[in-house]
Amino acid sequence: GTPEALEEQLVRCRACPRLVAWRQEAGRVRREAFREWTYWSRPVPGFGPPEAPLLISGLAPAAHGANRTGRMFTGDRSGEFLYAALYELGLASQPTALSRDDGLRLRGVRITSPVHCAPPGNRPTPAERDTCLPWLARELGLLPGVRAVVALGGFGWQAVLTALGGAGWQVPRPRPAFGHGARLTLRRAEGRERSGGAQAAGGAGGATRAGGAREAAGARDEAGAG
Ligand code: DU
Ligand code: SF4
Repeated sequence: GTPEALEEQLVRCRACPRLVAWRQEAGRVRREAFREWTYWSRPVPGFGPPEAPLLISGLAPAAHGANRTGRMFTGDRSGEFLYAALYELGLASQPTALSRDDGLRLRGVRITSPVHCAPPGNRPTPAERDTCLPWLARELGLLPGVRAVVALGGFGWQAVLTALGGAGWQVPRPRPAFGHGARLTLRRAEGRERSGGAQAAGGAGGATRAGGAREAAGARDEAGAG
């Protein structure tokens, strides 16, 4: 598959009845400031080039943010902060994110979230988390260049570790806890196919490059998460 094909499937997903209802309800009620909008009200796909070495994982779309605009972190308070920071780092073509056709381009970074539909109170249930996780796992499988993952919050941290564990990365037990600036480097399990690396970094901590992520044929294949 390709990221585009995956996106086509994702936006048709209706697996979580409560979230299907909520994403539509937000678009029916709307906020005063967004009266003129036709809300996206569907699953929000990952955004940014698939070959990016850096992946950012949030939590879920905001009901009147990404659920309205159809693009990750676009049109909400968190996004204002995030895109301004990415712009400062040279990873975004502009500091603001207003709509799907505002011209914003990302360089070297992709943004996704472990739950793709807006949940009430920004809190998905454990069942919704588990139901949506395969979409993240499939997305990760189509992003072979990922070397580092920045998790914006504990939910994203846990989800990414679960997905990476399922993809053959050795995730320590017990699971290291999320923390701002927390960092973790992962290794590939022996005997599993090597297809690239990934790192995760928590919250404001930022990511570093995983040195040996794709080192030739040696026994070392590393990815950092933190
Ligand atoms: O409490 P938490 O879900 O672990 O989130 C930690 C931190 O990240 C909090 O300051 C909110 C922020 N955050 C966010 O801005 N956007 C997201 O999608 C998830 C978390
Ligand atoms: Fe489908 Fe995920 Fe949305 Fe649930 S949250 S309906 S699994 S896309």
